[in-house]
Amino acid sequence: MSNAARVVAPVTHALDIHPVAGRIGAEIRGVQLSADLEPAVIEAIQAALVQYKVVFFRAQTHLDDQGQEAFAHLLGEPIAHPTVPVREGTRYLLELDGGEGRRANSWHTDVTFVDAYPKASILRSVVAPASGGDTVWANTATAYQDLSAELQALADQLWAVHSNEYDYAAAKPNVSLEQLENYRKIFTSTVYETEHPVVRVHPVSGEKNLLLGHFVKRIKGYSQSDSAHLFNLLQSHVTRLENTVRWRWQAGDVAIWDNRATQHYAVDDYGTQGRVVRRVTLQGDVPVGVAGQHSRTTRGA
Ligand SMILES: O=C(O)CCC(=O)C(=O)O
Ligand SMILES: [Fe+2]
Repeated sequence: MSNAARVVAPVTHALDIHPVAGRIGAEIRGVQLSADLEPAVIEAIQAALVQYKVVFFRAQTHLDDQGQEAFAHLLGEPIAHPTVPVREGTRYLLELDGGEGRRANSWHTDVTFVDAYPKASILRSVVAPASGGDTVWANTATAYQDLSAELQALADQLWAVHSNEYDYAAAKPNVSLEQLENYRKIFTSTVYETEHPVVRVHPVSGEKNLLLGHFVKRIKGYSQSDSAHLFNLLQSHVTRLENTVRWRWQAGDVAIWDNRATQHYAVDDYGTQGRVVRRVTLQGDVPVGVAGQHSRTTRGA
């Protein structure tokens, strides 16, 4: 290696990375997540996150709420959910307790009803069911790449209206009507609407990603019927099994996903077993479409 090459070589830290599915997801071994991690390790985790889109860390049982929040600061700027109150004693933590009906079993990207929605989410399993309760992530970049050139050209031009006023009752047999109504009231205490390009250019990788999920209300400029057809056509490519990875949780596991390049779905197949996860999200930037146009919030900001 020449001296010149040595000077520009980045400081790197080799992580022990084990891809899980073929197109998304990797387990990172040998790292204990904490606020004390070296910058080189954080850089390597950030790079793995962009490459694999969701990374998993087993057995992080040393982490408590404060430890999770402190670690999150190393990856970005933690932000609280815009409408759901944070867990008591924390600054940013959102708790999802299946026993309280918090079961996120529909495909979504987190908080897309605002313009600068989170760039990443850090989710820790606190109570894991003995069976079931897996989470599935989908790769929205390979979903776009799979489209024909004609469909890519169509998607490139579409805009979608995202809102937190969406269909709460869809497919929630394990949640009572009272729990649903209660959650809907909190979740929509401020109603937001944001217009996003259906194809978002990733600010780090430059990849094109389909930006859809359950907060989409309609495709701009189309009737409800045409919107539904267009949405289903494109969304069905996101959730093709080839684009997904499924994680079998153990208490203490941590998953971090690139919220700019994924959707996820928490499988509600664990009945009355306990399941509790806690999440910290990191501030994102305003999406940019293929022609350089930015997303805009039109209500609630
Ligand atoms: O419960 C899960 O596994 C995921 C819940 C969810 O959608 C989230 O934390 O953003
Ligand atoms: Fe989510």
